[in-house]
Amino acid sequence: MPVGMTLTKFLHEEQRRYPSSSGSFTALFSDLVIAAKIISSQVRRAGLGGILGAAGTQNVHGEEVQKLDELANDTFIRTMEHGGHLSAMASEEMDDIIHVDSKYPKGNYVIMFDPLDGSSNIDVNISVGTIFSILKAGKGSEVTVKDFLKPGVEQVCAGYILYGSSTMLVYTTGHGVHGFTLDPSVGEFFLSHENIRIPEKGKIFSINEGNSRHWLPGTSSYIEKVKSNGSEKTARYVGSLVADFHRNLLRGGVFLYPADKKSHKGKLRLLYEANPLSFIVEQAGGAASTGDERVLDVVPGELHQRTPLIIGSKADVEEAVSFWKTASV
Ligand code: AHM
Ligand code: MG
Repeated sequence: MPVGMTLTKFLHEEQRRYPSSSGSFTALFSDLVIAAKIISSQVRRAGLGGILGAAGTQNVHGEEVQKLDELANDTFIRTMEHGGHLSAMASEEMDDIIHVDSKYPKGNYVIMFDPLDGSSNIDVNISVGTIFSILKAGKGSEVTVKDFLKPGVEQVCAGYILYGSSTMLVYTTGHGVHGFTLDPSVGEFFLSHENIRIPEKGKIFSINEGNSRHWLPGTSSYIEKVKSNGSEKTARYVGSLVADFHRNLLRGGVFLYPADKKSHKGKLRLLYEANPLSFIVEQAGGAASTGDERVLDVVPGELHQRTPLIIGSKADVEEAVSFWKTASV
């Protein structure tokens, strides 16, 4: 059997394209890959180890924390903190930024992550994932929350690990989007989806229609349009953003979690969810909008800021946004 392109090899080849590179990013990413493998193995055994169910606490967003959320969060931090490549981290599950322990050296990057996106799906064996976003740390000696409050255009890397029918890692550093599938028999990710391009237009629309009673006019008229006679669109909605996004990235289509009368800023988080996926979708030829502006241009005001999100195939996002703009005024 020919030896495939492993993620490790791919990262080293990428690094060689930049002869002046210190190798720090590659080393940071290698730690991240280890975290991904550990979390994947925890997720794969979830029904066996007494780790299903609620942890009995609420997170910063007032949502019930699942035991596996906690485990994934802890694994991510423990695996990433010691390498000397990060100066701080921020997790969707934690109120404040996480400073790297003083016993470890500090590095040039900060990372933001959603340790287990789609946590309401954990106990029912539906795909979940880890989403991450990496920025260069500021120049000052002390890292503060300001180092994280950068618009998405400043991300140097973004990606996700999807624990689906197989475990996949998809990422971009601004040079296209690449997908790797974990071969559990060797414990290594292999390149399976090189240079992913999202179709210009797709057949799928993904939205929680249970919220339709709260929708603003733009959302209602767009969804009416995609369901009307002559439309070729069909609905798909898992309820794990990372899974809904991945399907639409490969198949084409649009995912919407808009602002509505109940959630004035939408539900999803700008820094941990919307920004990394928007970076990926743009790199794959798609688009992402809040309804008012390009997601990647939003200047965050706070760590756990929510944002409306319309993301996917370029033509579909543009069409949805046009409804939003004309009908919601
Ligand atoms: P989580 O990060 O706590 O799992 O919450 C985010 C999830 C997304 O994965 C998903 O798109 C959305 O919430 C689903 O929300 P809803 O149940 O309101 O449709
Ligand atoms: Mg999430």
